[in-house]
Amino acid sequence: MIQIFQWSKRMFARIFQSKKAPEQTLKITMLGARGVGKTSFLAAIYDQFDKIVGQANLQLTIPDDLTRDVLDQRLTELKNFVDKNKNVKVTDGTSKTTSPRSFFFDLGKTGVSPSLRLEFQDYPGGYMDESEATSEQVKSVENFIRESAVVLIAIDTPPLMEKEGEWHEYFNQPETVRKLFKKAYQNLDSPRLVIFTPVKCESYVQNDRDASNLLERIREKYATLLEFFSADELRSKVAVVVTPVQTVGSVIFSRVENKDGTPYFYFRKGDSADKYQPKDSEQPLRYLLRFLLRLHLEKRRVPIIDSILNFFGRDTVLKDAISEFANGCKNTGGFSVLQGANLLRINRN
Ligand SMILES: Nc1nc2c(ncn2[C@@H]2O[C@H](COP(=O)(O)OP(=O)(O)OP(=O)(O)O)[C@@H](O)[C@H]2O)c(=O)[nH]1
Ligand SMILES: [Mg+2]
Repeated sequence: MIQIFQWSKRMFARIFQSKKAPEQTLKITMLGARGVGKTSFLAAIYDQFDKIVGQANLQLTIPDDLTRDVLDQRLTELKNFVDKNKNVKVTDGTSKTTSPRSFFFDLGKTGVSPSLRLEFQDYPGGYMDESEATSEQVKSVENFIRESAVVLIAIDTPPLMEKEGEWHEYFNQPETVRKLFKKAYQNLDSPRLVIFTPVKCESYVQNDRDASNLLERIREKYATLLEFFSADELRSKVAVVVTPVQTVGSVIFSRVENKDGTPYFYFRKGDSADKYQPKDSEQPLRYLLRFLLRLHLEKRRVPIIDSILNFFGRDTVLKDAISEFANGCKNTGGFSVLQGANLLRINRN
C-alpha cells in the first residue's frame, strides 16, 4: 500500500514537473564531522517534501536520478532500522558517505517548471579532520563553505547534551569547524546565513525548559565560533540561527556505552510500534528562503546570488509564495536567531 502511494506520488511529481531545469542555483553546504547525521538529515528533508508541496503554492521536486536513488535508499535504511528495533545503536544500519556529492532539490510554484535549484553539498565528514584527511580534502571543504550563501552546521545533539558534553568534541569537532570558517570567511564580500542544525535531538526539545538548555549549551560549546561571527568585520554580514531537527522523530536517547575507549550512543523508541517520522526538517529551508527574500527586498548586490535576487523581482507570484512559506519560521522551542535578525526581516513592521 505504502509502495503504491509512493509510486503515485512520484508519478504525479513527474507529470507536473517539466524537463526544464531552473536557471538559478543556490549552493548550500552541509558541514559536520563524520557520522553526525548530514546525509540522514537530507533524507529527512526529502521525506517531508509533502509538508511543502501544496502549502503556500510551492513545491519541491528532485530533478536527478542520483539524488533520488541515494535518498530513497537512505530512507529505506532509516525506516527499516526504526521499524525493526526498539533499541537502536547509532552506528547501525546506514552507510557512510564515501566521496563529495551534491543533492539537488528544485523549488517552484505548484504545477509549473521549478524556478530555483537548491544544491546541497554533502561530503564524507572525515574530510574535515586534519589528522586523517589530505590537505586537498580539507581545502575542498573550505571552498564549499566559501562558495555557499548558506551553511548548515549539523550537530550530533546527544554528545553535546549528555554527560556534560564530555563527548561533544570527539563527535562534533567544534574547533575544526571554527578553523574552517576562519579561513573560508576571510575578506567576506557578501552576506551569509549560518544555520546550526542540532540533529537526533528528540530528547531535548519536548518542552521549553529542555529547549532553552539546548540553546544555552550551543552558546557555551560554540562560544569561540560565535565570537568569530560577531566580530566587527562579520557582524553585519553573517546571520546565525538555530533550527533543531528531529531527524527520526520517534527515538529518544537512552544510554552511552564505552567500549575500549570508544563511546556508543544508544536510542530507544517510546513505543515499539513507533515509526520513522522526522519533524521540523523544513525549518532550515524556511530560514534560507527568508534570508534570500530579505536580500532581495533590500536590493542588495550580492555577487554569488545576484541573479537569484533579480529573478524574484520578475516573478511576484513566486516571491509571494516564498514569503508565505518563510513566515512559518519557528522562533521558540529551541529555534532562535542568534545574530543578524535584520538580515532575516521580511515584514514591514
Ligand atoms: N538515533 C538516530 N540516529 C541517527 C539519526 N540520524 C542519523 N542517525 C544515524 O547516525 C549515523 C550517521 O548518520 P549519517 O547521516 O550517515 O551521518 P553523516 O554525517 O552523513 O556521516 P558521513 O557520511 O560519514 O560523514 C547513521 O548510522 C544513522 O543511522 C537520528 O536522527 N537519530
Ligand atoms: Mg554522509
